[in-house]
Amino acid sequence: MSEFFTTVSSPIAYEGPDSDNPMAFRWYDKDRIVMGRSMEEQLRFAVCYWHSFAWNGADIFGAGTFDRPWTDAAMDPMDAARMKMDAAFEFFAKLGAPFYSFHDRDIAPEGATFAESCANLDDMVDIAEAKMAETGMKLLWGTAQAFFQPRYAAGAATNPNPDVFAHAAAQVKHCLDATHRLGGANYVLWGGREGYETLVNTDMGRELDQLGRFLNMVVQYKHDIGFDGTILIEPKALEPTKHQYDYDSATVYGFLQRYGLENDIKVNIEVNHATLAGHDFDHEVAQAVTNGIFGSVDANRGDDRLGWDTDQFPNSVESMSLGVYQILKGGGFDTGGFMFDTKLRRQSLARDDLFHGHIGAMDTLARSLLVAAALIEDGELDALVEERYAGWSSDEGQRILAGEVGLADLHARVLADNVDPAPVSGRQEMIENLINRTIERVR
Ligand code: XUL
Ligand code: CO
Repeated sequence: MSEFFTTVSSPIAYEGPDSDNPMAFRWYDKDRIVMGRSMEEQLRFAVCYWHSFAWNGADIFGAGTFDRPWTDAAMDPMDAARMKMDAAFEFFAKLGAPFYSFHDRDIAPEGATFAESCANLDDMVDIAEAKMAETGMKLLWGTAQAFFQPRYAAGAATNPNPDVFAHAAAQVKHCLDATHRLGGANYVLWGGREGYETLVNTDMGRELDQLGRFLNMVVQYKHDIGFDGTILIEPKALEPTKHQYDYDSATVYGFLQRYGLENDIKVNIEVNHATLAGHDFDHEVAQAVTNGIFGSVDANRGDDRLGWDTDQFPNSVESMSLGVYQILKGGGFDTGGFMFDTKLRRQSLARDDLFHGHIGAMDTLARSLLVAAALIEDGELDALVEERYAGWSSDEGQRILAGEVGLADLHARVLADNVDPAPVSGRQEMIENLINRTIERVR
């Protein structure tokens, strides 16, 4: 097996915030304890297989730019898959993120028949299993790629043709088996084409029922095989279809409730998808935590001005701290983690650019974790919010929430006492300054 990332010889080490070494961590000190858990356990970093290894840098305007020998179409597809897996595990081991994630088709090529596709995947899972044992790498999640192949152009579970539904179901079954075999902590369903372009050819009610049925089958099968990982839906507002059924966390929660799935499926929130839905990342986390469906995070970000999924490495401590704060307030990750569904820019074609992207992202999140933990441990922010809602602890507040009073009771009281509350300051700027001071202060 030949070495692929030859400019990086040893695992990336933690050197502290004063280090100028671009190939060292400045904030990610994996054994440092933050709020009762090591950074490694709090952050549960994962590298994605697809953008990092399966993609050659092509975009809709231009050819691949990356130096990824296994993407050469002249290679035998299984030889290419093995070469790609060697490079991927070399990278994982050198970077030091504990988890990785894959689509079935990232690790094994589709065959001429479904049986051949299954056999290809099984062969590659054998190799992955051995490499995981050798390196100590763990699988954060597996997922079936049910959106690339032309058969899925009109959706997988939401396709007008039940044979396509059946094909997707068969593919998910096989990929769930593979994920289970590799000890995956979660199984993800991103509904790449579960949506529509136009209503003139679409029966929306039918498609939603199909998707509800599909997901119930996934949950049933998970129990049948004893997979104890979490099933996650990854919301996305648009792209590739104009209207996606899993728009955002709130939409997914409503959908899960409608189909009786709210206790069995959680969400994998992607930072860039939050942006596409017109939300901030911390909003999406808070919405999921509030509804009890927070699961995991794809930490890649969008661009302020480009309205598509640019999948950039996170690099803003300020914005990520607010999201990590909501995650910690919700109790932190259980089976989930921070997955880098990140793409290098197309011009970042040196082999070690993949290290720079991940090192920066891991440091950004490690520092964000310190900021979020400091905000919680200081208690000042909590106290301000607590004070803002203090009125609800009164007898009156509690009776309203308990359903003991109605509109007429409140009308009578406001009339009798001439209730005329004075507005109070929301203290937004003061709080924003508090957050900035915390960012400056953590070490
Ligand atoms: C697409 C996306 C996917 C999922 C896995 O926007 O985020 O890569 O994370 O299918
Ligand atoms: Co994603």
